[in-house]
Amino acid sequence: MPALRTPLIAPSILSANFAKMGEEIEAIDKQGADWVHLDVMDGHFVPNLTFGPPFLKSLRPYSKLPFDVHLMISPVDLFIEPFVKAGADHITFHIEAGPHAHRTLQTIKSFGIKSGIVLCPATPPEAISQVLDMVDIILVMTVNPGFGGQAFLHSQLPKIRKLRQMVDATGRDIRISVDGGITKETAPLVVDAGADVLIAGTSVYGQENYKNAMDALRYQK
Ligand code: S6P
Ligand code: MG
Repeated sequence: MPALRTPLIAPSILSANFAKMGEEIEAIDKQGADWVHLDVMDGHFVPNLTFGPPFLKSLRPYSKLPFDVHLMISPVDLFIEPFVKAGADHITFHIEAGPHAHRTLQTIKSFGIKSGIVLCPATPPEAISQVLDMVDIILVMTVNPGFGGQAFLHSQLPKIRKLRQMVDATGRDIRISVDGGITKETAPLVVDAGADVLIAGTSVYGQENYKNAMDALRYQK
């Protein structure tokens, strides 16, 4: 059996200690994280609330790693510029958040940062076929968005496989990231299906030793 590719690791700060967030970000940076994943929730698109651009700005001095901002908000476009100004390196938004994904991608790209699109579990891979040429990142949700610590949905594995085929057919360098319920047991499944970025909250920040936790996800058995 061929070796699985080594994925990037993007710890989600949703499971970190919010009272010490600067230190929490420094810690994963020093211990080998590839990206910092920041979950923005509006209490409308998803049934939970987190934070906005000022919080992101306050964290920016703590790491030079890419800030991968996952917007679980609707509408989206109004908030792109404030998040770019606050220090976002990637902005991903949900295809389900509104009717104008193409316009939203144009807006993100106009700021010269990486653009990404997210699919909820009920959304088929074909939903993004007309905008594949505009994305740098495809984020597949393997739980319903809104809360950390949920169980991985195995039903999403065929979708990841299909998206990998679609991405390879473009010949473009598009990352496929997976978010929700990623553990050392589910990580090899999504990497085998074609993912190359693992987003993990509980499996990193919920553990004692962040380096060991990230290595357990990264180095697939
Ligand atoms: C899902 C959540 C995700 C987060 C989360 C993953 O509701 O909103 O977007 O990235 O932090 O957490 P976990 O514990 O499943 O790894
Ligand atoms: Mg997320």
